[in-house]
Amino acid sequence: MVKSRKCLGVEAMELIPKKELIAHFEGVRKRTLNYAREIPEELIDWRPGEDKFSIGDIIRHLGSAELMFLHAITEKEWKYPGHGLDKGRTKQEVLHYLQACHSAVMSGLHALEEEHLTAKVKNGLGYEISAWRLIMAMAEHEIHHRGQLSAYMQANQVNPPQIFGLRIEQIPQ
Ligand code: NI
Repeated sequence: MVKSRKCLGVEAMELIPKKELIAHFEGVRKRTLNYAREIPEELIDWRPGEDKFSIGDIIRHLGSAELMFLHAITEKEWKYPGHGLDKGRTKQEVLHYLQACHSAVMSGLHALEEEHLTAKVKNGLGYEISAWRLIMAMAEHEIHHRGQLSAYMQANQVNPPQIFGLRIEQIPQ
C-alpha cells in the first residue's frame, strides 16, 4: 500500500513518541559525557592536524550543534553559533558550555507540540523533511563526533570508555 510522506511521518510519530526521541538523545548525550570526562585536561587543545577540530572544538561544536538543530525545528532556519574559544577554553568551561546548551535545548524540545514535530523543515541542502527527523539527525551527528573523540583519545594513548559498559570480548560468542 502506497502512503503519502505525510502519513508516514505521522505514523512514525505514533511509533516513536516525542518523549522517546528525547530520551534517546539524553542517552546518547550521557554516553558522550562519559567520554568527555575521561579526556585529560592537557589534551583539550589537541588536534590531529593544523586545520582539524581540536578536542575542545568538538565539545563546543556539539553544544552549538544542539542549538542549531533546535533552532531549525522551531524557526525553520539554519543558524550555527560557532565553536570558538569564546564558548570556553578549559575542560571545565567547555563541559559547562555543553551542559548549558543541552539544558536550553531539552527545555525547547519538551515544549514542542506534536505539530511542530510533523511540520516540514528544509534540511541544510534544501530538501524538506519532517522536523522530528532532525532530533534523530542531532543524535547521529553527536555519535559521529563521539567516535571522533574516541579516535583522538586512542591516538593519545588514553583508553576511551566502553560505549555500553562492556568490551565486545565479554559478549558470549
Ligand atoms: Ni559536526
